[in-house]
Amino acid sequence: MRLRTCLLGLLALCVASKCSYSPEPDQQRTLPPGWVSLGRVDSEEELSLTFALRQQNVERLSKLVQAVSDPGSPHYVGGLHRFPPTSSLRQRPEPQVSGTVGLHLGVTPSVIRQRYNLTAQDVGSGTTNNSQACAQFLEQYFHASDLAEFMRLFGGNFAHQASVARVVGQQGRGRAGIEASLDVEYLMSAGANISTWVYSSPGRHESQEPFLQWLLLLSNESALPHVHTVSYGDDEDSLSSAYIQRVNTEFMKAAARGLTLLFASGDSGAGCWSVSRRHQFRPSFPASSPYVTTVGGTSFQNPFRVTTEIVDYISGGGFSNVFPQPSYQEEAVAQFLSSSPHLPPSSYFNASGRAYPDVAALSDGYWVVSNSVPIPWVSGTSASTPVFGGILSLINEHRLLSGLPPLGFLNPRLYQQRGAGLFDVTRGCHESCLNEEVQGQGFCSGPGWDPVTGWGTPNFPALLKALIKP
Ligand SMILES: *[C@@H]1O[C@H](CO)[C@@H](O)[C@H](O)[C@H]1NC(C)=O
Ligand SMILES: *[C@@H]1O[C@H](CO)[C@@H](O)[C@H](O)[C@H]1NC(C)=O
Ligand SMILES: *[C@@H]1O[C@H](CO)[C@@H](O)[C@H](O)[C@H]1NC(C)=O
Ligand SMILES: *[C@@H]1O[C@H](CO)[C@@H](O)[C@H](O)[C@H]1NC(C)=O
Ligand SMILES: CC(=O)N[C@H]1CO[C@H](CO)[C@@H](O)[C@@H]1O
Repeated sequence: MRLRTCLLGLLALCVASKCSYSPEPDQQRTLPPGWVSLGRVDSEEELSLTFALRQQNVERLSKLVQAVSDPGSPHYVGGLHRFPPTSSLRQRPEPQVSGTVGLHLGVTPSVIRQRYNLTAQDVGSGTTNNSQACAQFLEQYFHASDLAEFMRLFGGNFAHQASVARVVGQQGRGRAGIEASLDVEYLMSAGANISTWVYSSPGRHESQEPFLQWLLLLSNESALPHVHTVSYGDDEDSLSSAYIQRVNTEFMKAAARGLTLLFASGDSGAGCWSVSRRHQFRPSFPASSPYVTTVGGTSFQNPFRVTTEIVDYISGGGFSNVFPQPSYQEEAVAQFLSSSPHLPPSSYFNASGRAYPDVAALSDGYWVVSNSVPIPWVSGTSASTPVFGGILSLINEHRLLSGLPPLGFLNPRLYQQRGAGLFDVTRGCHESCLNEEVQGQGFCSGPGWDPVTGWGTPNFPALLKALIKP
């Protein structure tokens, strides 16, 4: 999710008494719409700087990740060991309903568990050292009391934990954020009864999420949760390529360590921006990194019944302009491009880029408890990401009980198995530019992988069967 902020993110560099604005070389120098320059930053203002050293042997690291994430490789056995965009997580208007028999009134843990075919037995056993985590940024904090209240209201029919095992980093005081509350509540409802950590990274990187700070926290620990979910992202074009590449190298390291990192695909569909007065779709990062698993969003076809899932029109998806297409997805993407009957004009997207999302889950109409108040109709891929993460944790639980290593970086296997164990979402399109050429429509889902819902949503027993093999 993205949050609007009213801080001015230009960094004034001063040498002796001479100061100059210095956005990174590939950043635009003019203010984007909606921004106002407030003049020079006060000389007493404190800034926190993170220095990330340029990494050597990145090529070798990339080969290593390939080897440890490919089930066919002998090295797959684990143990190796600028300007922020507008807010997206939102409450939608309540859909209209007629007749009430057999209806649910919004997505709760029991709706999630029913749709994804989780039974009362599908919870953490408490006998492994399994754990999962979500990461929070942008001064989003959760309240332990909200989590307890949420579980009291909605956790009646499955074994669960009602408090987090560990908070890494500093939680600020003050009001809880809906994002943070949502992530913790649903990670712990899907990945029920599994020990859960929250990483809290305050501060900003050029007024956006300090992803590097969080990744350095991960790199600094030897024993940490196997699955990490992150519901934050920025437009690819709003970040410098040096920063994107440096963060991506940390993702590669995490993949080499056997961690599973899940990112929300974003809540603006294919997105839209104009470059030299021409419209284009607008990919987002980290969703577009080839070393993370990206989660898109779906809705119920009938919003009040646990029915078939269709595309949630906000589901982020598309093609990176920074990262070339990784080999693991070439075949699936080529198949999509050659078979989709509704392809947007080719000038709108970069068909040679990393395509996302990889998977999806419900993103529409959730109940969240935040600041002691149950809030209905919360929507966004911020919701689908912790749900998918929790389900992968349940699969890790079975793998650990069988003496297997945790799943690690999932994508090569996911594409190799052609989405086995996932419900293929085949109906609906996501949103994009509102102009005559595309009329608000981005890509459309279809059979197999697509850049709207990836391979689809989890059908737990089938996914377990597909992913329990060594
Ligand atoms: C839930 O986890 C606890 C340990 O944290 C364990 O004692 C309990 O048996 C687990 N519940 C189920 C249903 O497996
Ligand atoms: C890394 O871990 C060490 C030992 O626990 C700690 O002293 C240090 O502050 C940590 N560094 C960071 C960047 O978190
Ligand atoms: C398209 O993506 C490739 C990487 O796959 C990149 O090198 C190229 O610059 C991108 N083109 C545009 C117009 O962004
Ligand atoms: C759950 O199982 C039912 C019955 O087999 C099936 O119709 C449904 O599609 C499954 N859910 C998912 C998400 O695949
Ligand atoms: C990663 C993780 O959750 N590790 C835990 C394993 O179990 C020990 C003992 O209970 C905990 O201290 C660790 O945090």
